[in-house]
Amino acid sequence: MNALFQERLAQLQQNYEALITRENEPEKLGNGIYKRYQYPILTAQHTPIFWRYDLNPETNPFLMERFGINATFNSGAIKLDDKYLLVVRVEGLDRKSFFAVAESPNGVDNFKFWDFPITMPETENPDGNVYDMRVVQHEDGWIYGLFCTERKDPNAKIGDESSAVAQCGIARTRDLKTWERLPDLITPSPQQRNVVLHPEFVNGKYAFYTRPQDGFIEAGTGGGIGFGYADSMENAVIEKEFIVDEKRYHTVYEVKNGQGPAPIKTEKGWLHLAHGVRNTAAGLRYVLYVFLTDLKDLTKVIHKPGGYFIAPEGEERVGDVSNVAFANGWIADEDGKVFIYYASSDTRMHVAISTIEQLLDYVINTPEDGFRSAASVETLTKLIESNQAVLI
Ligand code: M1P
Repeated sequence: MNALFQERLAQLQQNYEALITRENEPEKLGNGIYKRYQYPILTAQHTPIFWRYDLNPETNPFLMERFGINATFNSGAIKLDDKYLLVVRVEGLDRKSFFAVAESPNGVDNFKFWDFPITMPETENPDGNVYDMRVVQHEDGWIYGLFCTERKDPNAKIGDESSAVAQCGIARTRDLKTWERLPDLITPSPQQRNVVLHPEFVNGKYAFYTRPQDGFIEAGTGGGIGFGYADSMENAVIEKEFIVDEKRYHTVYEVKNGQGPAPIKTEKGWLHLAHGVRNTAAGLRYVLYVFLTDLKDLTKVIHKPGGYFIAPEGEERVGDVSNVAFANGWIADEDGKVFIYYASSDTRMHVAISTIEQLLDYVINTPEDGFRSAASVETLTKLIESNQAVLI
């Protein structure tokens, strides 16, 4: 082994160990709703050295990266055997995403990737790119992974190398190691992204949150977060989609929105985390928002705070696609703690911690969007007046 190789390897190993064992601290004060943690929980540098480098000095005397990783983001999340597991969207330098599991003993630090990425079987129509898995422990006993499968648009004009079709891929597993691929979801919409399986049967059927969209990027006439039923997962077909949560003019979800992870069941309703997209002069801005649906009628939104719940802050604002907060995983612990896993700017993963009690307080008692400046002033004036009464 040459000296350069040896020296580089020792340094890489030291940096990697220091990174993945670093303790993560919650912010001191926070906003009373959740506490962000200080450090990202996963970055490209958290991927194992033996993924990125050929460690044979004969074939790689300079110890060069042979399989560079660009980003680790948009993770599904599940707790199994007391371990916090993220099914991470890992993106290589070649722009292809794949899934890999990272495991932590406490949900906030010491995340370590399993040795091998997930080998996801393909359907007869191979995937161009796969990403953003929502992992759901369904009451039928299976763990399902619903994700976006993207393929080149077969109707793209000659020379058009960017038009694509997004659909919902479905796979199931018992252990996150071995996956059985099922046929892609069929819906009335020409494209689908951000599809999420509801964890319980509804009237004996599988229920899905969908995001109908006209094009690969634009939601267009697809009015918001949809909802639909399918009889089976082996051949999942949704015949009709209902819009549950609409996109709306001059809100943080005016351009499009999408369900985040599967909702959490609480005594007051189903708690949802979603992303909303608005337009700015600097491009699209993605933020997270929260809403509550009725326990019996899952299509009925019963509480919805105005504005965003989490927006990218500080360094989170910058990355491959800047100004993006995106979440497709959270874990509710038995003690009521909720681990909110969110990605910033399509680059890295973070965690914020809250509780069911705090999230319900937030979703029920935060003022709704009044959709006009005057309504915002009215809401604020009422708060100031009631605070004056308290302070006197
Ligand atoms: O780049 C921001 C996000 O864009 C897409 O989300 P949506 O379909 O709502 O526009 C997804 O590609 C997502 O992965 C990405 O984070």
